[in-house]
Amino acid sequence: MVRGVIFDVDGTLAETERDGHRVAFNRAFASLKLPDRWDEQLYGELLWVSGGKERLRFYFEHYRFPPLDGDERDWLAIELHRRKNEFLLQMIREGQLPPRPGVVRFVGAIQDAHIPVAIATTGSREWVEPLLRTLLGPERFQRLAAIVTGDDVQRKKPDPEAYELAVSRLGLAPHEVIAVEDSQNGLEAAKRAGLTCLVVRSRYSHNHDFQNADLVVDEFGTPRDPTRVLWNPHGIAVNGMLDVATLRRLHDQCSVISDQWAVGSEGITGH
Ligand code: XBP
Ligand code: MG
Repeated sequence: MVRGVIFDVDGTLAETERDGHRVAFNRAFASLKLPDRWDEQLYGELLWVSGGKERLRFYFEHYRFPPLDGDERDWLAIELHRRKNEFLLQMIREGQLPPRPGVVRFVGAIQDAHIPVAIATTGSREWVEPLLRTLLGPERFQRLAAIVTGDDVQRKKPDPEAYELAVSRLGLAPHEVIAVEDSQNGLEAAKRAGLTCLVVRSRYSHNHDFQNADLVVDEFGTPRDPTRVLWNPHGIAVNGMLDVATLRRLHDQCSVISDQWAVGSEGITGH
């Protein structure tokens, strides 16, 4: 039985990267009178580096000409990141980052079925919590069972630490939990933590490798725009919109497969 669902934030709950973080990073560059600007394509490449500060350091070292290194790079990364988060918070307060279509309905249905919902993101707590409150509304936000952010872990995705921590805060075992992700780094993190993973592809993840996912769809689905299935290795029935029944079918099917693996390996090893 599925006993918990853990959602990623950026790209999954809202299209925060292209229209949120990227725009806020560019405002931060401008506020320090720096000439650097990140267009949509460059930002897509930089997204392979998780974490805003880490992304800035990587950019200064590998993309910028002349490159920056040492103390100047570290100081700028910290200051630009602080400013980026301020600009992002302003955008959140102004309602410029709406939820993805159908996601609030989906989260609400899971909570109403008394299945705990948690968060595992590599973003910073200072903007993650206000964004979650805005996207889900205060009541559903209060009902989140755990919120793990980039501030809580040593290593960001694709490392599994954020998922491992969220699973342990839920008091569950990995095989009881489904992760909902939008990116290849996120999928890898969830899989390395031993979770079943549903991917809802986002704007920046069209070219990502999702072969290890248990189900890949394009959207959560609304009555007007039903979900399209993109990769379905377990042959799960998806009826127009993702719902609790979809998660139960997905989890049941993945449990059957892991039981078969267990039986298979017992047969091989003789234990
Ligand atoms: C999201 C990220 C984050 C944000 C920025 O990855 O990589 O770093 O881009 O957040 P995921 P901060 O969706 O896999 O969690 O600037 O607060 O680090
Ligand atoms: Mg994401």
